[in-house]
Amino acid sequence: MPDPSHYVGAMALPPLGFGVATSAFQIEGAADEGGRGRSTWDEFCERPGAIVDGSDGRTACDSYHRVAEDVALLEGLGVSCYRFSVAWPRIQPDGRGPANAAGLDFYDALVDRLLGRGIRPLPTLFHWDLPLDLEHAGGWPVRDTAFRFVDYAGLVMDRLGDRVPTWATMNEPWCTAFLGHASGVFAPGRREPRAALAAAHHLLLGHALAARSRPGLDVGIVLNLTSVRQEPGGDPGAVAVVDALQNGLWLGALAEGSYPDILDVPAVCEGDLDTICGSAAWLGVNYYTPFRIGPMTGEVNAVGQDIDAFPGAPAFSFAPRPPLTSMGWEVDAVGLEETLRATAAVLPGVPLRITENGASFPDATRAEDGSVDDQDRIGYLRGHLAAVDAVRAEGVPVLDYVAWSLLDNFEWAQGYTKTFGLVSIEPDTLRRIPKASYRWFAEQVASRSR
Ligand code: IFM
Repeated sequence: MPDPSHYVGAMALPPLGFGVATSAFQIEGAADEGGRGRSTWDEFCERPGAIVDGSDGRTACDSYHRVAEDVALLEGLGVSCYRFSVAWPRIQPDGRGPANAAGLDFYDALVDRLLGRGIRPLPTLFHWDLPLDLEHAGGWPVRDTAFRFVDYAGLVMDRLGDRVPTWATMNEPWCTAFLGHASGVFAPGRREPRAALAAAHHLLLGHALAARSRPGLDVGIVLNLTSVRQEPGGDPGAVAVVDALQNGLWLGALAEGSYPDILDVPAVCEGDLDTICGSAAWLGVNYYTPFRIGPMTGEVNAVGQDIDAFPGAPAFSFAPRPPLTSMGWEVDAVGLEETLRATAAVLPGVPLRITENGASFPDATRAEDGSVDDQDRIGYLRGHLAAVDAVRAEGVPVLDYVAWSLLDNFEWAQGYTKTFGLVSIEPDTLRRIPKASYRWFAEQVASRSR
């Protein structure tokens, strides 16, 4: 275990903040309103077979029109923060040029509504919805996209930065880079492993340049990090490559200004790694499951755990152990502890936030009032929250615990077939129905502030 004195020294941690998260494409809908342009995900959803239920984000949870209702749900939870994302195609429909006023106005009003209820906004600037015109110009594998991101981020931070001090640039850039460009199961659906590595570098560069462009703000990045374990028969070489792509690439660049030797990252220009190194004022950790690397079987056991997303790894398979969520993801809170300790040791003194943690379950059991009695989700959240408490007690500086998600929503290539929400959405009416986990979460928040 890393020496806790590496984390923060003797700094006393403030009480843990609580929040819930969503993202624009997954909840907003209103695809053709407010001057919004098209994104890579709008186009990807139109490809036959790309989304398992053939659905899209055109209506989603209709949150664009139901801000008051959704913020009332946040108030009911008693959370201190709300993590949402800004849709780049609402701000710059073509990905470049001046801001679309209606787009900025929408998020401005959301921020004021949150602040008026004592809820701290925690916006993410890029949660995967790249303006389609930028994809047509080459997308993230092209260096210019990083500069386009910096311009866009500046427009949003300049409008809201007087009220919003803390920002995340990118959400889970691993997904955009490798699910988007190596396995192709996410937008833009490319299968070009070298381009995936170039995309990873440009996502980090865009983050760093945007963060450094507004030194008065508290700008971090959100990564999906995890603990990578070798199972019997698993190839240690595969463990090393998976760990490097999932964790080391991002943390190495941010903490040390270098990429793991095992990776050959193209497109790196002189000075880029100096720009990236030290550019995260805080780090968001999204954690769902550990990775177990077993011998090659040819099977894909779990959503997103596809060996094609790990270019260069010797043959392997993912070997999750039960209990599994409906994504096929192993439930294991120890992996969260390991991930947080390891991350804090690599980035000493950098505050951490759990920016996503949660689970999709079938939600088959209804209580008498019609709400889902999701004891499995409660168990998942309880176990992972205990893991956060445990590492905080050691001095790992975790500031917030943000659950994924406020609402059941558009789960990317899984469409609406997977449900992570504390609140379910009635399919025809889009009525919000809090689950048992919503009430449990509210009680956690309340009991800790008593
Ligand atoms: O729904 C996603 C979210 O957009 C990013 N992190 C993982 C979640 C569950 O798959």
